[in-house]
Amino acid sequence: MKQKDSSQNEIQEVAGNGLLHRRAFLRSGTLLAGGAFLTAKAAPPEIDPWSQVPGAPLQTYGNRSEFEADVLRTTGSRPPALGAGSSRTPLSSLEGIITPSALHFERHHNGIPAIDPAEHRLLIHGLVDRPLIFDLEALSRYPLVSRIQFLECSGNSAALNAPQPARATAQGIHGLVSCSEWTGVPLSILLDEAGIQPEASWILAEGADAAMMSRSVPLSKIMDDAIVAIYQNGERLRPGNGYPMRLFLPGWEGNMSVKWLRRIKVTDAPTMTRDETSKYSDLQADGSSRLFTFPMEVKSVITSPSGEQTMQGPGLYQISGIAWTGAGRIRRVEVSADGGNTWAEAELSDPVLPKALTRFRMPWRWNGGPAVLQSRAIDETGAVQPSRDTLMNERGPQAIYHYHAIQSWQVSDSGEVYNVYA
Ligand SMILES: Nc1nc2c(c(=O)[nH]1)N[C@H]1C(S)=C(S)[C@@H](COP(=O)(O)O)O[C@H]1N2
Ligand SMILES: [Mo]
Repeated sequence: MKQKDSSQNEIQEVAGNGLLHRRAFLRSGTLLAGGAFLTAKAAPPEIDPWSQVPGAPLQTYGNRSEFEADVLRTTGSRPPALGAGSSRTPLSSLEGIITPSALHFERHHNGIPAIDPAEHRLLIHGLVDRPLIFDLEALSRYPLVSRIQFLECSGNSAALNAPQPARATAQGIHGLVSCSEWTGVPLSILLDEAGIQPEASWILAEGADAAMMSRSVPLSKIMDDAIVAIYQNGERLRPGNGYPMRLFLPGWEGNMSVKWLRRIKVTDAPTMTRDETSKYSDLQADGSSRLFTFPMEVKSVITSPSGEQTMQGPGLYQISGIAWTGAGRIRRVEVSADGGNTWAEAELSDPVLPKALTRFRMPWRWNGGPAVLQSRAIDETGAVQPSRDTLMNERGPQAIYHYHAIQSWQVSDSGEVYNVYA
């Protein structure tokens, strides 16, 4: 390939095994594409069939292209409760930071309730001066806020606690994280209207599903940035994501964002519900349990190339991935192609928003030999995503929730990509 000297500089190698400077995206896009364009001779020779007939009629609710029909969530249920289980977002098929609503991950403890919004009520009571009841219409009249934020199940990536690395995709391992624009009413406004009594320090949030998911939340978080969400990516919530209203707690473990919200009780202590004592607590090496591990920690994963994909041969590649932290903004993401021996800074794609997925990209020249791709996120508090060894040593082998260590993707010399512990 012929290159000008200036371009040559822009794609200098910045870390081992072919990682190139992120500036290469700005100056040398055509070099990076590596001749991916079709040559002029291959231009469409004739008028294509779809250009020769009138197109499909108008639709009142859009569908995606039939050629994208295999981009799907994977579902796994947990008998005996029909409808309980989770569905995972196809991370390696998506780009940017917004998860299409139809592909947002879901986690249900007893299926999706069929709620008629005209009949649904939200009660606010407990340590308040005036108990209040809202229906969807009443809520919709309060001042709305919209924020692009991630939601992650604290059980996400738990497969990587296993002693042997499973052969699995990014979706299979990390697909319990998604990011939407959530629109709703700040819960602080509703509580101010109800009048919070001085002893109040926690709330209990309860869902209207048959699991009646119930979690305690410190009042400080509620007054800080909690909303009762009623829209997701511009339209009403999907039934599986809490229609017609859900609690949304930015940056905190997904379980606490109680869907199908029917009751907020203001209390002076955590309620110690089934869902926060028998589950969503963290067994320690000494046999004791840690309660209330609320914020999701700094994390990232390369989504392309990623597990169970096959490389298309040696050449220039665009590594792409997502990073996020419950602490605020992602400050930096570093990428390694040699299993962590050397690292280089990835490009963060705008927008970089607090408590949202952040897209990072990194140019890489794969020489066709073995490589181990990793990403390491650093957030605005300076917290650094740990290696798997560090995390496992810290927590012991019995831990389940809040796995957030660096993901390693092995690239074999035949171009297979798979999950390894490096
Ligand atoms: N009422 C209710 N709320 C719930 C759940 C539930 O089963 N019932 N699941 C929780 C869990 S474990 C997670 S991770 C998130 C998932 O939200 P999503 O399905 O919109 O992705 O909702 C939480 N809120
Ligand atoms: Mo969850």
